[in-house]
Amino acid sequence: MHFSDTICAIATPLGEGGIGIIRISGSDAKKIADAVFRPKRQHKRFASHHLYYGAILDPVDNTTLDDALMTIMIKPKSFTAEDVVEFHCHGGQLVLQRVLEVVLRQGARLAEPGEFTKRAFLNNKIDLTQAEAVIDLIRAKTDLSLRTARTQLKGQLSQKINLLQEGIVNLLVHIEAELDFSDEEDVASISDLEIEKRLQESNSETQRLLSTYEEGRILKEGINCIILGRPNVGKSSLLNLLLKEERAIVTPTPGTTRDIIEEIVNIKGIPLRLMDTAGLRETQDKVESMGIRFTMKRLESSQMVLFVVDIASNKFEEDIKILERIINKKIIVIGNKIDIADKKAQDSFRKIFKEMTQVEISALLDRGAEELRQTIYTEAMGQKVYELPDVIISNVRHKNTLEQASKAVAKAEEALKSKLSREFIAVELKEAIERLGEITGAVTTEDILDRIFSQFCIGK
Ligand SMILES: Nc1nc2c(ncn2[C@@H]2O[C@H](COP(=O)(O)OP(=O)(O)OP(=O)(O)O)[C@@H](O)[C@H]2O)c(=O)[nH]1
Ligand SMILES: [Mg+2]
Repeated sequence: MHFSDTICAIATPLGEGGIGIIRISGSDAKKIADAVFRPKRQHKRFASHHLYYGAILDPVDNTTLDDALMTIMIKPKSFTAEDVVEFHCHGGQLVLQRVLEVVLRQGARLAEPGEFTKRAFLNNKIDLTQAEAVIDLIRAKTDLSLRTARTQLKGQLSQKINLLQEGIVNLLVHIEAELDFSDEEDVASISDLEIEKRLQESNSETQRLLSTYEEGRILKEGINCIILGRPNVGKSSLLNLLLKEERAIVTPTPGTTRDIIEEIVNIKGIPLRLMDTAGLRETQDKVESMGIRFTMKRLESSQMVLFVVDIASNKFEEDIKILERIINKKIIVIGNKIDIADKKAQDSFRKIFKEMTQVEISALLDRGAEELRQTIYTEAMGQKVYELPDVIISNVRHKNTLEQASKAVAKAEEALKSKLSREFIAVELKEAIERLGEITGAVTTEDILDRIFSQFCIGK
């Protein structure tokens, strides 16, 4: 595909930094570099993939805007498969803004969010799952989510999808040949049994991929996890324990925490969005009761609750009352202050919460933290704590589209069982092939592309 316009953007984050990069892509990129960049030493021409030191000038009055490094990447060996120029300037906002203005005046236009990556896709440098992996990679919060993004960026998910698709195409070819030339003798017919076997194979492969979604999504997006409990049981101490830093204020006075404190912690590769909250109790204090209202609101959008109980208190009626109101969440009951709890209190804690997942800790003395981390991980991932396969899906678009493909294959199986004409099977197979093509972007619409690339930042 050929784009007539040349796009440009500041590719580094806004703000002050060591360097700031202006990126230009398109047929005029070289011309613009010639117009605004003066290399320190004269060169006959700029070689591709080399760095040149020089100055960026405003061609109108020849004033120097910045000293910079310039590199040019001649098509098709560039990210977008077009000519790409990058200016590595000083990382000041005003400097970059000025350089950008000069580039714009040379005829480039400001890139839309994700437009460089979109061009890479439209120019067949990468497919759609790879383009999506770029954004996952940038946003990855833990090593595991980074690994998933990298695998996808390398194209391993697309390979899987293409393989699946090929299998179905192959079957379709057989069926159609038979439909078209059924009266000719030398066309090998395919038995119902063979069709059934192939459909089952493709379905189980699809299901296997789909079954990785829940974990994939958790690895990528993390889970919202709220710390709840009566006042003074050690909720803020627990947050600090998991964060390994003194983030929240801890005091012996009940009602210390009022605003919600939110931090991301890495629990064995899962990004956990951890929220410390105001202790739950009946209160006359206006500020505190507002805190409690915030807490209840945030509970709604949480998937997991760390419910903290003071074991040493050996009084759990209030805790049980609160617990009964929490429904549809993964709950871990955490018996805190084990360091000062006697045997009797410990026993009654274990007995009272025996139906629930429980962990005993001392947030003060840093005891039980490792067991708690393991429990959070197991609880988040469900019972499926095995080595995750290399290729997993973590994107809701992939999941929905894969489900549609799987439905079509299931319908083909039904048609076969009901002894319907093979034309019905062919229709469903075509549908499955189309849906799989949507995942890699072989089949796509402007609407799908807009939805994907609008999530990107400008300059990517
Ligand atoms: N002995 C002991 N004391 C603890 C432990 N964890 C917390 N504490 C103490 O309990 C008191 C309350 O701790 P916080 O972490 O502020 O409790 P909280 O649940 O956040 O309290 P509020 O924000 O007021 O609801 C502090 O004096 C802590 O030092 C523990 O494991 N053992
Ligand atoms: Mg607190």
